[in-house]
Amino acid sequence: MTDKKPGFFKRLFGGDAAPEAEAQTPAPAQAAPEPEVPALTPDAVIAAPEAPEPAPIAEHVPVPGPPETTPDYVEEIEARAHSAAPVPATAAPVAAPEPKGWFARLASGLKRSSDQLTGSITSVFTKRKLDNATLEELEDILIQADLGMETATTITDTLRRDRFDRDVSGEDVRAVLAAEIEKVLGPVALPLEIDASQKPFIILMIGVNGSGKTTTIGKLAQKFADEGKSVMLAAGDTFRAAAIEQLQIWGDRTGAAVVSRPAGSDASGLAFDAVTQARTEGCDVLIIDTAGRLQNRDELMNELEKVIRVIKKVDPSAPHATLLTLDATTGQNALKQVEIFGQRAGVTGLVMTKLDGTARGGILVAIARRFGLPVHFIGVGESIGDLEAFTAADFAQAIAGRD
Ligand SMILES: Nc1nc2c(ncn2[C@@H]2O[C@H](COP(=O)(O)OP(=O)(O)O)[C@@H](O)[C@H]2O)c(=O)[nH]1
Ligand SMILES: [Mg+2]
Repeated sequence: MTDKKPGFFKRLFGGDAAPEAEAQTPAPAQAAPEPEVPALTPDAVIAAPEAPEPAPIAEHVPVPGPPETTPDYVEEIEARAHSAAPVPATAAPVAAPEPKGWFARLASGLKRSSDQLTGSITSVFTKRKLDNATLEELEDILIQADLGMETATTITDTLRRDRFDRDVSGEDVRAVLAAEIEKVLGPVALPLEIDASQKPFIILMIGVNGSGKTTTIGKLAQKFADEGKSVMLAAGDTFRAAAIEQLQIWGDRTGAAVVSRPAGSDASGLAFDAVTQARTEGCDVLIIDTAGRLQNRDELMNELEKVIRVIKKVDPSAPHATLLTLDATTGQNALKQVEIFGQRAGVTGLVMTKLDGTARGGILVAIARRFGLPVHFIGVGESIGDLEAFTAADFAQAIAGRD
C-alpha cells in the first residue's frame, strides 16, 4: 500500500491488484460469548463506562479446507487469491499525469472495460447492415462483458426494432448501449447519506477477502474528514495483526482515531468498544472494518451476525449503513456475494472496487438489475482519492466508450 498516486500508465493498463492471498482465514475455535451489555439505552451506556467483560481471546485454529461440495464461485475466488500476480514494477519512468477532471478519471479507470466492449462492437459493425447474424454477435459480446442476459437482450431488441436491415455504425450501437445501461443504473445510483442526527453514524464494511474493505474505509475516512466530520475507525478484522496495522495506517493518514484490540481478540467485543467510545467522544462517523469472509463459511458469517447483534445492543438503529465491497475483477462471482451477504448481513449499499484495470466492469449493470441495491461509490485505483461517487450517466458513457 502506498500513498503515491499511481502513474498514468498504471491507471490505464495496470492496477489489477492482487487480492490478499489468505488461503485460510483463522476462525475462533469456539464462539466467544457476546459481551454482556447492561442496558440498551444510549444514556445508560454512556453513563456506565465500564467496558463489558473483555471477551476472552478465542483460540484460533485454521478453518478446515472448503467442503467437498464447495461451489464453483468459491473455488474461483480462492484460485484468484492465489494466482493473481502482483503488479509488475515498471522500470520506465512515466511522466506525471495531467491533473484530470472527474469524467476523464472515470473514463481512464473504466478503460479496460470500455476498450473490450467497444473494440468488439466496432469490429462487428464496420460497414454492415443490421441482420440476425450481427445481432447475435452483439448479444454474445454484451453477455461476455458481464452485462447480464436481460440487458443484452434489451439492447439487441431495441436495435432490431429500430434499425433492422439498415446501416448501423459502432457509434450507433454504443449510443444504444449507453442509454440502456444508464436506464438500469439510474435508479441505483444513490449517494451515501450520512444522517447527522445519528452520532455516531455507524457504517459496517463487509465483503470477501481482498475486495477492498480496508482501502475503501481509508478513502471514505478522507472524504468525511474533508467534509469536516470527525471520523473513528474500528479495526474489526481482528484475525490478522497486519489488517489492524493497515487500518491504523489509514487512520494516521486521514487523521481518524482508530480503535483496536490485539490480534486474535473477539471482533464483536471490539465493535462494542468502538461504538461506545465513538458515542462518548461524540464522533460523527464510525466505520467498522471486518475480516474478509468467503460467503460459504458459515462460522464466519455467524461471527459477522454476532458483530451486528452487539452493535444493535448499543444502538438498535445501527449499523446505519452496511456497505458491501465488491471486487469488479471477480466478474460473475459478485452476484453470488451480493445474494449471500444480503441474506446474512442486510446489505444497504454497494461499493464496487477495482474498476480500473478490469474488463469486467459490466457486472455492475447485472448486479443493479438483479438486486436494485444502491451503489454509492466506485473504486478506480488504490490511492486515497480513487473513490468516486457513483453516477449512472457518467458510468454508462464511460463504459460505452463515449465522451
Ligand atoms: N486497483 C485498485 N486496487 C484496489 C482498489 N481498492 C482496493 N484495492 C487493492 O486491493 C487490495 C486489497 O484491498 P483491501 O482493502 O486490503 O481489501 P480487504 O481485504 O477487503 O480489506 C489492496 O492491494 C488494495 O490496494 C481499487 O479501487 N483499485
Ligand atoms: Mg481488510
